[in-house]
Amino acid sequence: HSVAVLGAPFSKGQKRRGVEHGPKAIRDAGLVERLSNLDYAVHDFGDLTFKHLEKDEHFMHVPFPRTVGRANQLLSGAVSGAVGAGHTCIMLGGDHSLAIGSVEGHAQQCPDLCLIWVDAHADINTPLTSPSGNLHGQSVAFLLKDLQNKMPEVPGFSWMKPFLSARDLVYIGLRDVDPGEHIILKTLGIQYFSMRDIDRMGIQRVMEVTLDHLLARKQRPIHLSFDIDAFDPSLAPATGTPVNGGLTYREGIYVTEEIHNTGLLSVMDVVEVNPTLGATPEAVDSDFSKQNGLDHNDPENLDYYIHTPSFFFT
Ligand code: DIR
Ligand code: MN
Ligand code: MN
Ligand code: MN
Repeated sequence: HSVAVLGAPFSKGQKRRGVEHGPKAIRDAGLVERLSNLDYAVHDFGDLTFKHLEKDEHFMHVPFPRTVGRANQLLSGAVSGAVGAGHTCIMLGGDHSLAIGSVEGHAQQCPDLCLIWVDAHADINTPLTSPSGNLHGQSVAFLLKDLQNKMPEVPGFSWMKPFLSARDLVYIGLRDVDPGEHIILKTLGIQYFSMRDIDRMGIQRVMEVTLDHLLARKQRPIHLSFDIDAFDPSLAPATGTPVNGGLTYREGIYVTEEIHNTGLLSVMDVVEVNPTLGATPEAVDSDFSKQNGLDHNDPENLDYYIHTPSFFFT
């Protein structure tokens, strides 16, 4: 078994800079060594180089649409190439808008893939429902065939068409869902497990139902899109939109262990790691900041705060 590691240092799917340093922070933490020690042949393809377009006006209130679209087009080709070459692929973000290109590239090789989205957020806003405009909160809406007639034509995305069915998607860890997103989840009948569901059912039952929902009809490749903010902020404070009440360490790892045990993991995204953020300015990894010439007193990162869950599921 061989694993491809693909870095995607990109942050324009949201407004807080720093998440483009995620790939370096995750590699510095020893990802490649750990995978090699598990006896995988690791091919580190390094980081993609993204162009930041100078003329890229807002579309409605969505910032950087063409820059985000172009970045995802490039990433899609890279993921498709890695999967086509027979690797299991790990994509290191970068913000979660990158899942658009990652899942699209994966689907070029594996049209029957299913998607497990582990996140505090549903990332299923359309440009019309999005309170922030940020594309990292809209990734899933670009993927779903079921939302095709609710999506305007966003400049930068004409290279792709939605391809995923709502029934081929399961969410785990939700606790900060916007009102428009809740309507979409309910209208499309999407299978989701909020933190409250995990409280009630336990993570073991949640994974049983998740894998049964996706795989009972037939075995097929799994795309795991793991937003680090699914974890509780006490474990993973270095992320742009932390929300209290998240997954424990064991719950998060249990999700990945169960997916591993299927033997069907094909692509995994690890996104929203922002090493310039932390629970307090003192807690930020200042060695990382110094070594990389980052200013962790950057005013863009000082208004940082932890959300309380914005929506409770009943
Ligand atoms: C919010 C936050 N729902 C939005 N989304 C985040 O901007 O659409 N996703 N933080 O990861
Ligand atoms: Mn996300
Ligand atoms: Mn999130
Ligand atoms: Mn929020």
